[in-house]
Amino acid sequence: MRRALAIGLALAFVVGGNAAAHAAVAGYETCPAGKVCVYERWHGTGPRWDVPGCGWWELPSWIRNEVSSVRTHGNAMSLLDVANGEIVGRVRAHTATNLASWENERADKVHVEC
Ligand SMILES: [Ca+2]
Repeated sequence: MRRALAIGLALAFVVGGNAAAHAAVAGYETCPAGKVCVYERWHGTGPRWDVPGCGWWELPSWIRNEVSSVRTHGNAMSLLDVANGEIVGRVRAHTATNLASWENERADKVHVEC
């Protein structure tokens, strides 16, 4: 029991330390050159998904209806709310932005313009 607690505390420390290290470098600059990246939190933070390429992509379940900020390089992208069949937003090329309140956490699919 005591050993399990010690391991749990050690793990919490490692995870916490890792999160702190990420916070120091987190932000839109984490998006690889040439990619379109969507982030679960504001200001290019939180878990990130790199859209694999041009065209329509269904967001992985862990970030579906959770996207709050976007970074684009050379390609514009649109965000689709499948349930309402509605394009909820479009982000121009070479942009790093938080989504507007009416776009935030609504996208199920994205479309990268190429
Ligand atoms: Ca979010």
